[in-house]
This record gives sequence, structure tokens and C-alpha cells, in this order.
Amino acid sequence: TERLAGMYAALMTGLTDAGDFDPDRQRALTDYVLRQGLAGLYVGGSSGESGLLDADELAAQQEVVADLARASGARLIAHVGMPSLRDSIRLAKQAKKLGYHGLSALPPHSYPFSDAEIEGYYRDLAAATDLPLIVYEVPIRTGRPIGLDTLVRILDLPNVAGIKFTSTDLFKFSMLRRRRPDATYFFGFDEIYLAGAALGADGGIGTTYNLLGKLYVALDAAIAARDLTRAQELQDVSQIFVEALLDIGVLPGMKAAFRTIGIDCGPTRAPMALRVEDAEDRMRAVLARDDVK
Ligand code: NAY
Repeated sequence: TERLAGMYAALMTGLTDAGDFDPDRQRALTDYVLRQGLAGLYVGGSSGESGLLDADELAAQQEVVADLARASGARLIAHVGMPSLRDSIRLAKQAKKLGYHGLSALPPHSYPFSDAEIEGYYRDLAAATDLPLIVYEVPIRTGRPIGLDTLVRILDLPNVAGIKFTSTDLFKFSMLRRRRPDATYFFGFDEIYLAGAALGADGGIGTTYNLLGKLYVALDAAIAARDLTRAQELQDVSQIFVEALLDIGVLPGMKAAFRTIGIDCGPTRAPMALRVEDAEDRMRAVLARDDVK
């Protein structure tokens, strides 16, 4: 299997006004993202509200996205992390059939599982298909960082190709990379991607790439060209955008920003909701700033 690397949008989800999965809105959004020039899409992750969707909805989404993306040359990674390993395996097998290029999954976190149980989950999931699996370190979602030695053991499992590292513990990121230099390292915080790249990330996966994909393509190019000044300028724009989102709620704010450019992907699923009433005005103002345009 080929190596997954580069810049991926953590694809968002299209919902109807009533909050049901909406294949048409999903297609409109996906079509916009595919035109950003990114390496690919990370489908069904945190940014896709997967913690609020059920396995049937995620399966439907996998299919809609694969059908649309097939001709584009974009790489597709299916996030299949679910509270139940059985659901994860079912989604993984479907992703394989649909032609996805890789898998990823949150560690199990619906109970306080032991390191051995977390490793067992990844072992069983990785064995379900021959696709490369990207494990996921994201303590802001799981409530618990995974220890360095456990992460190294997980990276050594058959079919495990790398990690999506969404933590600000950059020393841990570096230690992991030195212990397993051949694994693929994705960095998961958009607003500090440059820091992850400076320490050797092979790519990024993020929410704001959906709307600002071209910015992250340019950031990646500036880094490859060793143009630190340009890279810092681009990272600053991403930070201004993320700062605005954090007040509003990241995913509701992203959906508001999309509405201002004529792409309606619906509300976020309850209980996730806008935290302010003027979200669209705020996002429109951020997108119109001279330093952001
Ligand atoms: C996903 O869908 O799994 C992700 O997008 C992970 C990366 C995002 N982190 C989380 C916890 O959702 O893009 C980041 C994040 O939204 C962004 O950096 C703003 O903080």
C-alpha cells in the first residue's frame, strides 16, 4: 500500500435543517472541498460530527463521498472509531469495499479502558482489512493522553501505518517520531500546524482545511520551500480564523462561515449548537479582513 501523507480536510457533514444526514448537502460541501487542491479527505472524523451520528449514517456518508471523490484523485481516509468495536469493523470493511485508501480511529473511550484494551481494539481493527490504519491521539476528545510506550506498541501492530497527533505535547510528538521514524505523522491542530511540521509532521488533517484548503496547500508549499516568513504569515491567517471559531464553537462556526459563501451544510447536530447569535456576521467579517482574504 502507498504511503498516506500530505494535507487532508477533516470533512464536515451535511445535515438537513431538521438535523438528518443530507446526501445533497454532503455532495455540495464535498465538491467545494475537493476543489481546494488538498491531498485528500478524512471522512467521518470529529469534524464530521461522527460522535453524534450513528453507524448507518456514517456508512451512508462514506458511500456518498466515495462516489463523488473517485474521479478526483483525492486520497480518502475513513475514520471508523465508534464506541463499539463491532461498528468500527463494519465501517472499516465497507470503506475497503468502497475504495478508501486508509482507515483511522479514535481510541475507545466510552469507558476508562486499560492500555491493553486500547491496544487490543487497534489490533482487532487493523486486522479487519489490509488498509493502512492511522491511530489517533486526541486527549481533548478522549479525556486522556495515551502513554508514549503504549503508542509505540500500537504503531508496531500489523497494518498500523501512523498516527494523527492532535495534542499540544510537542515533545511527546518528537519522542514518538524518533522512536518510530518510519511511521506516518499527521498533525491535528490547524492553528499550530507549522510547529508540528517543524518537528517532522508528514502532513496535517484539520477542520478549517474544509474552507481554507488553499491556505493549507500554500502553507505546506512554503514549508517545503523552507520559506519560514511566508509560512508564518499563512499560519497567522489560520490562527485569526480559528480564534473567531473558538468563540462560536468550532463546527457550528465553520457551518456559519460556509453559509456566508453560499454553501449550506445545515446546523450541527444537537446538543452541539451555536454559542452566539451573530455567528454568520462574525465569520463574514473575519473572511473579509485584508490579512485573511
Ligand atoms: C477530526 O475530524 O478528527 C479532526 O479534525 C481533528 C483535528 C481537529 N481537532 C479536533 C479535536 O476536532 O482541526 C482540528 C481542530 O478543529 C482545529 O485545530 C481547531 O482547534
